[in-house]
Amino acid sequence: MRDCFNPEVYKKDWQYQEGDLTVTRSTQWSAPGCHQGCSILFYTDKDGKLVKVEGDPNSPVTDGRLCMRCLAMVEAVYHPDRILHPMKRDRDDRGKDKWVQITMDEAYELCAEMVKDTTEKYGAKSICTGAGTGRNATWQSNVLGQGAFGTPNDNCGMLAGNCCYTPRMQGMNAVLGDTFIADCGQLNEARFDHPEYRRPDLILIWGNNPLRANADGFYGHWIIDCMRRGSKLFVVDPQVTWLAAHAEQYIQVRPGTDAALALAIGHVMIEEELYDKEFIDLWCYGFDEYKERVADWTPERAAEICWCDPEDIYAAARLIGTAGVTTLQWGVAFDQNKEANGTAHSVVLLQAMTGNIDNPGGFVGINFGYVQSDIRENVAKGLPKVREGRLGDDGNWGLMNAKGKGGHAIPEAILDACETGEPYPVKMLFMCSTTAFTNMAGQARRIYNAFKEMDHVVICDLFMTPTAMAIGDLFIPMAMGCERNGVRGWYTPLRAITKVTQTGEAIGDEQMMLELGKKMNPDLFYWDDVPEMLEFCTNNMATVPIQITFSELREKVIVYPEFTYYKYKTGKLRFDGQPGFNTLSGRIEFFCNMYNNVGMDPLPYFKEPPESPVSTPELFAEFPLVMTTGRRCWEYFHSEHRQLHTMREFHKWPMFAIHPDDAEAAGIKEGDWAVIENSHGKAIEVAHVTDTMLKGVISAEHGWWFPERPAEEPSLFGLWESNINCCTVQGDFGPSGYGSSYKTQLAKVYPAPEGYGAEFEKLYEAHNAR
Ligand SMILES: Nc1nc2c(c(=O)[nH]1)N[C@H]1C(S)=C(S)[C@@H](COP(=O)(O)OP(=O)(O)OC[C@H]3O[C@@H](n4cnc5c(=O)[nH]c(N)nc54)[C@H](O)[C@@H]3O)O[C@H]1N2
Ligand SMILES: Nc1nc2c(c(=O)[nH]1)N[C@H]1C(S)=C(S)[C@@H](COP(=O)(O)OP(=O)(O)OC[C@H]3O[C@@H](n4cnc5c(=O)[nH]c(N)nc54)[C@H](O)[C@@H]3O)O[C@H]1N2
Ligand SMILES: [Mo]
Repeated sequence: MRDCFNPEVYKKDWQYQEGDLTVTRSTQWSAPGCHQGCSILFYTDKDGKLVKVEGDPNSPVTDGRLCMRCLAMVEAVYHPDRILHPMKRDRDDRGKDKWVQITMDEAYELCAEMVKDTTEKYGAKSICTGAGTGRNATWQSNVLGQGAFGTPNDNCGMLAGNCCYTPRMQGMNAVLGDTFIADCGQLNEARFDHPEYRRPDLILIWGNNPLRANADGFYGHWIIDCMRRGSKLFVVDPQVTWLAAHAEQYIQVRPGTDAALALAIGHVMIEEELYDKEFIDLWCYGFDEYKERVADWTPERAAEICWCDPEDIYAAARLIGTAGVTTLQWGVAFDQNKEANGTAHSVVLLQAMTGNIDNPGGFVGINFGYVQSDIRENVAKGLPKVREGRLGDDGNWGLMNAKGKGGHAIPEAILDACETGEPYPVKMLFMCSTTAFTNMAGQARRIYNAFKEMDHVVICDLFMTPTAMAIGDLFIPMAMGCERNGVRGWYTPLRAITKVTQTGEAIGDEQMMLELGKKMNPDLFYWDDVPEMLEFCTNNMATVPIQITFSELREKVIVYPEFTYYKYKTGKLRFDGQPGFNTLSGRIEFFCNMYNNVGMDPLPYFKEPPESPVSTPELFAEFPLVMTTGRRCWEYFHSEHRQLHTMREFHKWPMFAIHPDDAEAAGIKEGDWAVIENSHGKAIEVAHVTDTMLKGVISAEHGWWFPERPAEEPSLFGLWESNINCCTVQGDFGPSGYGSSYKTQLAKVYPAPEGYGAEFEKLYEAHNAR
């Protein structure tokens, strides 16, 4: 039985009255941003104003649970800092708070003029659209780029080496032929009561903190649901997380060494015959080569690299090899490692070793994971193909990106075009839901310098961000989750997003796309309104076997497509309908043919990060700490939520975690402001001295800026004080073209100048007293 579900008590109607308030069952996705789509009850008063929100107890997805960011939604929606009307600014006034309010029509007109000007001078390819991570805004700017601006150049906000899930997904496609995810009972409405389902015996939580992150459509508390039913955990992380503290076994590793650990676990599983021979014989390819590869990966060798105990590696192999049903819940630490593909390959094979693939409670193929791209594809169906000349298609940006196999323009190629004007200049940016140099990209100053040179910059956001203040010429105000209609589709199930209120002129991304698209290319953007467009999309899903109108979906709120296990046995994974996997050999590839064909190492491997105690000992002598960055926290989604007093009350300043011995050596105490410095730059954060952190490693937060500090240049809301991406690199991708070193830098720390921070406290207090 699910935990809170009680249809007797809780209403199932999509909308009902509770006293004077109207309650609407919906899904919160963005804005403000998140990767999840939690079930939410929006309470609106008779004037249509949002007065409170609650988790929806009648939801099989989240069972009434809701995080602090959602619970503070009213504060976000009516925050005085929100931008509620379109604004423009002269290019010469960039960096100054000299915005002028305009109408939405004027905004669209101005955007169209910018596109025209850029196209006439340089060609449409010189326009680049950018979208941020997994919010309800990942595809709209891409469609506009293709259908209204005529450019092939869209990308994910300049993320170095596309280091977010893409490397893991491409890795899974190469090795398993599809995307696979942990099965924690989320795939059927009946959840744990489904007759075929059984919970995993062991969940590998690797380089991921699902409780905080809820990343990529995976709701972290599904792990808790499984734990309550007896699942044990195996956790790999340089810092003790809540889940690590509750694990059967936990291995604390030096960042960037996960592949060595996995190869040694594989070594022991083979030595001790702790693998599923039948599954490997029937369904896998290249096991002998793999055996050879791991032959000299002894736990003793790996332990030295990973900074852990060899005995723990033996124990891990035995645990994984004998647990029964195991699954893998992994995280962005794989992608933010230069050797992202080799690392992903080494860990994903542990699932194949035990045959825990596409079985109940195992690691399951989810070929309808991309409803979101399905919607995009539907909207984009009639659009002209504008692929030619896309930046990065020249094949110079990694072997898997060669000849433009990647899904988007390559961030590094865009940056290069900005800096060199080759093969053509980039002159206009349309940035929707991303703040490149505050948060997304490595080497923040470099991106800032490149983007300052643009002729035109359009920003679609909710608040005035440092990026918008620095370079924006036109600002389009975007809607919060409760102010827009939409469809939540990123993995199962399909969920409705229902508009319950309107604030100012804020507009949802779908609506902005439709209206601006219509203005520029009315034949292609022909739907009358967003519900009509969504109706078309939900009725024409290629990957989800669901046909449903948007209004039906809104009333049902949540709809589960059919899901089956063991698809590799029934031919449901392969494009030709044959049993097996959708890889080149038709099997799971220990020896990966796709990697081999493009000139990559076909077998899983470990290589030291570009900067490390081993690969750059001189640098290490000067910067004696390994630094991982960007550990997620409860209060913030990337650079968002810094305006919200509730979040700041819990987490006022940027923090980095450091082991007590390292703090003492650096002369730093708990709560001190300290400078984090490396060969790329510096950032100042508050020290959290904790023995949860592996000695020799620090973990620094990303995305920090301060809405209470001066807006204009040179401050840009304190952008350059605590921006950890001043200490990261753009272009550190591995042989595949994917991966970055966001989580594997070197650094040193030392106390900030005496009195640092006092003035910032005052600014913060004054801002809050408004
Ligand atoms: N609240 C909140 N949620 C978010 C986000 C957010 O900003 N805030 N961001 C979203 C996005 S875009 C993403 S990609 C996901 C990411 O979600 P996660 O994958 O959970 O990402 P992180 O918190 O960066 O890292 C997870 C864990 O990896 C550990 N770690 C760091 N380096 C290494 C390493 O080299 N090896 C191993 N094994 N572990 C390492 C960290 O200590 C941390 O506990 O979260 C999403 N969800
Ligand atoms: N050092 C370091 N850097 C990192 C990471 C790390 O771990 N370490 N993680 C990286 C990862 S994995 C990722 S994915 C990126 C994420 O980077 P981004 O996705 O670029 O995140 P933000 O910088 O917060 O920019 C998002 C902006 O979109 C706005 N927004 C929110 N919701 C909506 C919406 O619905 N529509 C529109 N139009 N706007 C909206 C927000 O107000 C915010 O200003 O950061 C990367 N940066
Ligand atoms: Mo991400």
